[in-house]
Amino acid sequence: MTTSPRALPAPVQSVLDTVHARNPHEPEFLQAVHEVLESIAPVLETHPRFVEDGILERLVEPERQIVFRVPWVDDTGRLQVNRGFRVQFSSVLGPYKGGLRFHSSVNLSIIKFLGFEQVFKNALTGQGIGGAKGGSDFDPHGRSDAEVMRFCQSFMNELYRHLGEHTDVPAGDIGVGAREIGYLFGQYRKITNRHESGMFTGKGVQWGGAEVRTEATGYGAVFFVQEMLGVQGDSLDGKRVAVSGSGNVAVYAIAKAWQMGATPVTASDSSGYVVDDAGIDLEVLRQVKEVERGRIHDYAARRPSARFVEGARPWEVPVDVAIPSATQNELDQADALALVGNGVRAVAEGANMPTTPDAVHALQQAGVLFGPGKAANAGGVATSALEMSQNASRQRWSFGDSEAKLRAIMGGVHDAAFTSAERYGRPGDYVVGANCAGFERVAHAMQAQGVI
Ligand code: NDP
Ligand code: 2IT
Repeated sequence: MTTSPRALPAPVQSVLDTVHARNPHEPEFLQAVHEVLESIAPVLETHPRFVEDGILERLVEPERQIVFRVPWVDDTGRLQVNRGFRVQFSSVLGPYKGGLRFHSSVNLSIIKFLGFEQVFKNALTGQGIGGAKGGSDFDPHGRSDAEVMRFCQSFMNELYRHLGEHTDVPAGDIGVGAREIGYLFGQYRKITNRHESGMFTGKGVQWGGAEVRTEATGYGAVFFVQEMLGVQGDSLDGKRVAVSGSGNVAVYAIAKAWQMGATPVTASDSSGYVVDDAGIDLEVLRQVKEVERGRIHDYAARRPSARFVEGARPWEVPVDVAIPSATQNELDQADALALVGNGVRAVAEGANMPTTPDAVHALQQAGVLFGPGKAANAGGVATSALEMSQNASRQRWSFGDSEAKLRAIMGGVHDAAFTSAERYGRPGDYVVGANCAGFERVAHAMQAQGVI
């Protein structure tokens, strides 16, 4: 179960060369494309028509890219100008679907990598949703609610014309949570004079949001770990778990890990990490991060059993399971080797592409179960699709029913990746399995719908 580099078939290499020539300054996008194209060779051997029909050439080029100015006025009366993005990658399986990220690092490369990943992730869920991503280099940290509202309104003043329940349906991502979604949805409603519930997911449960959407990505990642361990006759019960991040995904990964009998011992943010040998106290974590919008060292200050390690990442802590849930490329080869040295059994990506390619290789070489984000964090967008269903039929499903659906979906995602890896001769390689299964669904639909 390794991803050893091997020579690519000539037509795939030619597409990759074109992608490099066309997007020379987009390292994250190139990284994401490499990972997919390197692993789908077995599908192309089985279906040579995918190559002849130019599926690859079209897949690597977004259907539409929107880049726009977002002017707004801060609390001191100063004009601020940010850049807004929406990359509508593929609508072959359904309306464009994917989150919005507000973070100072956001640029076209990052939005394109996320949009590209989203196409295959969404296909893997088996739901009728296409792939997109958007966002801005606006950083909500330290901004007042009024500033965040004015920014969101200005952002939507442009983006609204590209959205709609049958066209493009955003949701949250880094820096976009319940507060931002409320302001964005409100401005869309104001401009269009339509209460179009299904045009945004992750809404408040009082006004059209689905139960379990908030919890879904973190819960889903833990369900995915349980599925991987289950195949080996093992479970999460009694395991020590390292989680990075302390946002939406991390908090609910920690919550579900506790519920499954494991002990989550770390959380982090961009300043460093905390390790708590008594296990992360969820109430203290949520008070610090969600209520006070504070920093992760504030957690350690309130817990005698915890310590804060500044400027480092949690992968040096001995654990059985790791769930990176902060951002891209946050677990590199040295981190992977440290995890392996400490006997890690499974790593599942709660974040999008948090593990560098050489780190994935090191983990798989060592026989560690590795769940790529396209599969492991698909619970968020899958539950977004459940929200769209409820909005379309004006129904509300209970928390229990919705969580049972999420669990079944994650089982299906796991099985699709697992059986695809076996079918294509790479048993146990969830990277190949997820990419091949997602790609096949998208490619068949593109073939059926002609050259558009
Ligand atoms: P949040 O904004 O809620 O939390 C992000 C967390 O990651 C914060 O703790 C943040 O710390 C940390 N972080 C962000 N950027 C960096 C960085 N450059 N270096 C170190 N730490 C960083 O976002 P989410 O929890 O929603 O998203 C986390 C990851 O999960 C992202 O990769 C996202 O794409 C992915 N994801 C999210 C889904 C969702 O439903 N929300 C669905 C699927 C994937 P700080 O406050 O210091 O910035
Ligand atoms: O990366 C992701 O899958 C998300 N941020 C969630 C997307 C969604 O539309 O729910």
